[in-house]
Amino acid sequence: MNAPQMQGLNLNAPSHVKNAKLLAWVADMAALSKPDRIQWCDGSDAEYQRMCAELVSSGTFIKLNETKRPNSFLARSDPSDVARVEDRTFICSVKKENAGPTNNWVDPKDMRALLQTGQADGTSALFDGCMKGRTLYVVPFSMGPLGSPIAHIGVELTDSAYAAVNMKLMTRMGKPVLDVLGVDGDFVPCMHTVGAPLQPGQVDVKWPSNKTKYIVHYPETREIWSYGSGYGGNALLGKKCFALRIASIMGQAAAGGPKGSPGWLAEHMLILGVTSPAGKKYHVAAAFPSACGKTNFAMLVPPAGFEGWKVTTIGDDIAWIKPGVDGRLYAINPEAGYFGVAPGTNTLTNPNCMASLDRDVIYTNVALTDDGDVWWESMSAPPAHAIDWQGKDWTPEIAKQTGAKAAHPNSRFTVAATNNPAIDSAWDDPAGVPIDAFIFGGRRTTTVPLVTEARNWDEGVYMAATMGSETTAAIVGQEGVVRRDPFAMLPFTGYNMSDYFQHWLEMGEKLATTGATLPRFFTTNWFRKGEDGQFVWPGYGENMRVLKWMIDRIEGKAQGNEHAFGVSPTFEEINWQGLNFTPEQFATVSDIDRDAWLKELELHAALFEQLSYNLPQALRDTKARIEQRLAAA
Ligand code: SAT
Ligand code: MN
Repeated sequence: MNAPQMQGLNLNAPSHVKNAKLLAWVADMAALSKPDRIQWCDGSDAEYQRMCAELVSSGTFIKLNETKRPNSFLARSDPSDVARVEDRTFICSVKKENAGPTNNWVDPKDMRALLQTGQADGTSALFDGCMKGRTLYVVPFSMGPLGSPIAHIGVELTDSAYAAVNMKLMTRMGKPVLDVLGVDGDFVPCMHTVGAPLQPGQVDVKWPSNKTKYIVHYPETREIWSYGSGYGGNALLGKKCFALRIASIMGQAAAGGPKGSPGWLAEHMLILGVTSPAGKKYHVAAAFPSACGKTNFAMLVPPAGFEGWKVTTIGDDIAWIKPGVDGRLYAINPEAGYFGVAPGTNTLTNPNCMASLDRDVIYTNVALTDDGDVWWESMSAPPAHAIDWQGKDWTPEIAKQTGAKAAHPNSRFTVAATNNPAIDSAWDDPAGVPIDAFIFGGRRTTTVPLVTEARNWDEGVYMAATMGSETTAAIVGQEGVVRRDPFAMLPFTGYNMSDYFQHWLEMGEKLATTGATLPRFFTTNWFRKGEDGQFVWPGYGENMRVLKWMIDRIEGKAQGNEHAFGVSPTFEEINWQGLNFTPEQFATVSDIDRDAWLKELELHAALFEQLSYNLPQALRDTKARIEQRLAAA
């Protein structure tokens, strides 16, 4: 045994673990959190099966009907722990202005006292003894293909077996990661606890959590500390905490100022491949806020009228994007699985997703049917009876009377990417795929047209920076309020938002000097409503029609209609074969109302006011040009 021995607690490190920083850190964290035992996850299938079986015995998992959903499980969370908690998420940079006005900030000294070291008045730290009675799981993971120059390693320490098995599906996890880490490789330390220590003899609950929650990031030291929640992005720390907040910081820090290296980008984007009948392939990265259809778009099945077209998935949520030696931008999916919203997913909206969910899935907060299968709203015809996400009886009659949902609106599936029948052959390629276009899509029932192309990089950055969206159930709080969500990154940019805009602008400038073809920028809005309050655009597979127009633009085949803030398609430029969509309906989704846009620009002004510290002049200039064009219109 070469591992350090803790007082009374064996570190239990396998003999192949040689990384000094890792061994020392695990010892420190164990001394702080005081678990009963430590388990190093090897990431094997046997380990996964064993841990899932343990979760079944402890009642956290319900095993689903083996004939209907082989090797699949259902977890029900505590009703108070169902989504990311943005108001409990902190960027603890040394200087407040580096977190910026869009992030919650606490001085790292104060946060460390609160979480880790204890406070001056003697109050003990939240993490002190937080794992008593529990197992500390050591979960080494790679974000990105193992050993890829774009990939990075993290290690999550967690007292949640649920989080550990989810990490197995969501990342490349286990022993192979430790092999890449070697003796002196570096990693992002991710410390997680549900914050529910057990007293001797105390019976555990099925979903331990704490009403106090902290999701904390230290930018300078690149650490993540998460307390009190077992759900999604609060607990699977490779996802939003590392692959977006910390990685966005790393990508900007890698840039060497106006004249140096361009650095890289960590973005809240799906990545898809689209191949024409002639075999020409393009790659698109698209940013939409949480629960606005990224998974559906990433797995799109081309509709009637698009015979011979193929859409393939590289990723459904996060993209890491770096310039290649040829000056083009290459993207990888740092994740290895999908943590997608269940409600609304069905064989019409996302047949590839439904096929992915046949087996080997962890479901969280969906309903359980009487035959041991799962159900969620709009999956299929409602069952006569089910057990809802809170473990209560549910019938269509009860739903009608009380409004009770069988599945929580933010209920999720966790599934390995390899289950997806539309997976792209290059999804695991360490080199990534070259990006031809960026799409930024908000959820807006008014104002924003179906699709617009920016005339240049700066205008594209402006569009993305001023994006607005109506909020969804993916975050705790009010649903359906329009908020500015720059780049769909509002809750995920780990540093000052204005500096983030500047990073994007400089990326464009630097790439332009290489002479390489730059990606085009588009904004979309699938969510315009008519006077009857119904969505007008059919969405889902029909979004292929918009994607095809973008490709026509790239190929110089569509002239479009130029207006105040970009270029949008004419009715005739869209392929309508196989869909009955009238010019009047098209006008409803693409019309630009001058008064609405004057109001919209006031909201952009308010955003710029909020972000005035370091706001790039290029964005103010772009806004002024749009205003001039609108005034002239
Ligand atoms: O809970 S997650 O942050 O992983 C999902 C989301 O909000 O997109
Ligand atoms: Mn997301």
